[in-house]
Amino acid sequence: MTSYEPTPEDRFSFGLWTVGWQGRDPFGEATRAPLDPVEAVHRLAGLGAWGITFHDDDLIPHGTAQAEREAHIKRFRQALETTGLVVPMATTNLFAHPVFKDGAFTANDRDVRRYALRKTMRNIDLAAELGARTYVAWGGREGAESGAAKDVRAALDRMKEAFDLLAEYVTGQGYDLRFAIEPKPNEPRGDILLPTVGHALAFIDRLERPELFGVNPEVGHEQMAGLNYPHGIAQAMWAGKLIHLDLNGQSGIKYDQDLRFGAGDLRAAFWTVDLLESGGYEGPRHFDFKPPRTEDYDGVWASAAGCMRNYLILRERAAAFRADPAVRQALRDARLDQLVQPTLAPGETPQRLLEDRSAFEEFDVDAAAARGMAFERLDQLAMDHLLGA
Ligand code: XLS
Ligand code: MN
Ligand code: MN
Repeated sequence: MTSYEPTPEDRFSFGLWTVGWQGRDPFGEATRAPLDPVEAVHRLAGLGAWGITFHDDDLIPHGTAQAEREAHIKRFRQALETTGLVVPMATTNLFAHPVFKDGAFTANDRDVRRYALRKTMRNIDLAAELGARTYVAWGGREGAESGAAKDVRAALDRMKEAFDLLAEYVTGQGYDLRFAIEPKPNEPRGDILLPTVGHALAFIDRLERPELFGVNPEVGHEQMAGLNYPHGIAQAMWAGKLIHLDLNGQSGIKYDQDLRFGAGDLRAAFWTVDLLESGGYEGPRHFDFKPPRTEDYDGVWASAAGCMRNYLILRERAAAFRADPAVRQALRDARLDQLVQPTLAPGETPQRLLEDRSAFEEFDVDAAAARGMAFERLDQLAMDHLLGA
């Protein structure tokens, strides 16, 4: 009997901006008082989390003077030392200040782009100092609401220029840090550049140091585009690019809900955990969610605990699914064992394939077409395991 109590070995991490979200939305003011980052560290450690992540401005309010900046960092570092919590990832806020209203790395204004680079470099220094291995880049305001306002090809040139510069900086400084680009289709911009995992993977291939880049796919962001999250992260894994992820919940194609992990599309959550656990993903299990603004701080911590608990329940269910002899037989019946076999024999050439009469001339197409795939039984077994039947 599992207790579903998280431990640091589970590598659960939370953004400071998640539990620290005060509930401000486009229609209403904050419903919660500000959360001291030091308290966030202590509370998350108490719940069994392993790591905490932050945007520069989550930790050090924008415009803080240098001496005060150092005091913020010192307090935070002390809390990390006391609790043992680590900082696996950090990122830059390039979206909140009005100066970023038309984007940061791709803003039409050149001076805004230069400022954005400097703001990022400064926080990269802090990330490296605190031991982060991943630097997330979410281009929140890199986009447009109207056609002529953004020359997308020029903007992608500027995006590449920014990431090439940052990769050069990290290399020059000798930091052990890789970048994880976080796709999102829209919100806050009408359309955001690099809207999906696929767009981001294709973009990374055009960079000067692609080996320093991966993706940070968020559950809800792919689902906002109507896409299958487990399929997206599977392709990122296949490309060797899944270095971080943002787990949360989303119900269909609508605004970015940032529900706690397991809420929203539960079946997608099950297949996500199954894939991460069986597919060799070794990165952090990072939660990027927003405790609903209906909640007071008791509700915030209940929501954070719920993210981890749901992951652990799903991990147990996915393991039971994979271990079930009936599932193993159903997987064979569905011919998953054939899918892993190469289509060609070792060394087989196009000419040899043309000479194989069994592949075409003598192939019984109608008989093959009549074979059932047995997927429904397999999926019902998954459902039984997910529901604990
Ligand atoms: C917003 C994003 C953001 C990134 C970090 O939708 O999820 O929180 O994860 O900037
Ligand atoms: Mn989100
Ligand atoms: Mn995110």
